[in-house]
Amino acid sequence: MRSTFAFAALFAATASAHTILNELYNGGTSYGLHNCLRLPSYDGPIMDVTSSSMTCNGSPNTLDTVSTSVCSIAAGSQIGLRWGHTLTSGSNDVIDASHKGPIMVYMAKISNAGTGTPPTSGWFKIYHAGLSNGKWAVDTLIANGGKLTVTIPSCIPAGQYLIRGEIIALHAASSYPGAQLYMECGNLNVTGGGSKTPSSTVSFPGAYKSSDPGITYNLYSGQTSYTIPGPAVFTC
Ligand SMILES: *[C@@H]1O[C@H](CO)[C@@H](O)[C@H](O)[C@H]1NC(C)=O
Ligand SMILES: [Cu+2]
Repeated sequence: MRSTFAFAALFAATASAHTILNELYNGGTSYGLHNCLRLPSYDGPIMDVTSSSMTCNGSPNTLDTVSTSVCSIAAGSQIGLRWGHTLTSGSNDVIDASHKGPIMVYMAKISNAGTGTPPTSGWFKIYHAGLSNGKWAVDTLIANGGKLTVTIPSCIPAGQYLIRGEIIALHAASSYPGAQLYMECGNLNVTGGGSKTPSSTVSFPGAYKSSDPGITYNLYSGQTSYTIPGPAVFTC
């Protein structure tokens, strides 16, 4: 009885403790809550890695908090991404601590970042973090109030891009489908830059497979390593 109740309580807590990428920053300065972001109304995960919602979220969620603004950022400068449990959560409610896993950030070229349909191909990875010295990327994110800072590659051509921030929660990932994937896209106008076209681009859906060791993974078997899904991080 007791353990059944405990399990039910745990399940209820984890089922409702998802996350959304709510805010972008130019260095330390916010572009404004929800500004330049294509956001779902509900914070639930995508669990089918072959779904078209792998690109920039969507069904079974509804994208109805969609900003058509485009935020400018200089190539080579730092962009902040802040996640929160719901659309209005602050730094003390990022994501449930059970949701351990990696964080990845990708970009893809688009001709109109404000209103263009997200491209399925051409995504290059600009950042990833998984498990390091027993600490998950999500643990560090929670400690930092939901904020992650990454560098826009200095060598990419100026122009419009989508940025795709992604967290994978592994608390139920020991069999597939089980991993909870949370991704949202933001609209960017990169200024300055160079002329290096990123190599090793991938498609969403397509980049991840159910059999990837980073998608089907037992969080509770004392593992000390984790293989982050997707390509290597692009460097200039
Ligand atoms: C992007 O930045 C360039 C350079 O400042 C500017 O000319 C262009 O209008 C901007 N485009 C958008 C969509 O903001
Ligand atoms: Cu969740």
